[in-house]
Amino acid sequence: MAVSRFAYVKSYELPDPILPNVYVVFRLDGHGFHRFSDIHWFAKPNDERALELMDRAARDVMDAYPDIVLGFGESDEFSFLLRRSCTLYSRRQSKILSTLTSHFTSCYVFHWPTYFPETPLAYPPSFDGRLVVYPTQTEVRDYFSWRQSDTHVNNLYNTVFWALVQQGGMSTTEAHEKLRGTVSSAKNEILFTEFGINYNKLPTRFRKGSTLVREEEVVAPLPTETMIREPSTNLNDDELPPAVPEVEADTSVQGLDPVGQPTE
Ligand code: DGT
Ligand code: MG
Ligand code: MG
Ligand code: MG
Ligand code: MG
Repeated sequence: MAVSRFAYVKSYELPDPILPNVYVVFRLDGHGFHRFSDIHWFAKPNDERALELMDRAARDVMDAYPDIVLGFGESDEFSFLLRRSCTLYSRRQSKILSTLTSHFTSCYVFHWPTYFPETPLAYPPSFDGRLVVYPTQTEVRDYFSWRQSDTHVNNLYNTVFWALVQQGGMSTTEAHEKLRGTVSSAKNEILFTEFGINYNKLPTRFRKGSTLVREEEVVAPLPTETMIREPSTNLNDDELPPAVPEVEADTSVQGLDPVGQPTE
């Protein structure tokens, strides 16, 4: 078949492969969700429906992409870990990033009416996405610790802040002023003594985010290694399991114990 004289433009489309044999983390984040959450009357500081909708979209993405072995979500963001041996779309960066971001976004919109039956979408939400590669499990573990520390720090601050405003009658400026420079223990103390709130009794989803783990199919012999280990374990790369085992596309939401010390 003759090639059109225009076909040369195809040669401008450069390959963009991800390095082989590295872990890939995909993170997406709601675009302008400060405004989106206001317009759709999200409860402050945490809207359970909104968080459950994020989890639902994430679960759908994991069902559609078996190469994702772990998901972690908080606020308007979700992170996903792709197995190191992943060959999805020949590891083309733009294809993976655009397809996963798009798939999550459509799932979010698709399931919106289930979680917000009384609140029609005022405009189409969108998400931005990025891919980051990490060479070893140390960085992967620290990445998820980082996101979970962020969840804790933000949630503690937001919980006290909105208690001061909603129950304490402060203006937002006054609440910011009162909390300026306070450490975790002081925030916990304000919550307990002024509002009778025991921070540790708040829902796990709010305090620790949502973790979706692809469960391994139980086949003999039982796997003895897990993908993400305790931070105290000193990992030697040579000892790591070669790749995350192939598993059923079956995900479950669970709380993840804090794996990093929050910093303030
Ligand atoms: P961006 O990501 O640069 O486009 O900007 P935003 O506005 O999405 O900001 P970001 O991602 O740093 O912060 C997330 C915003 O979403 C933040 O303003 C609070 C809001 N948000 C997320 N989850 C909830 C929730 O459960 N309840 C409420 N009221 N707001 C939430
Ligand atoms: Mg963003
Ligand atoms: Mg955002
Ligand atoms: Mg965000
Ligand atoms: Mg096409």
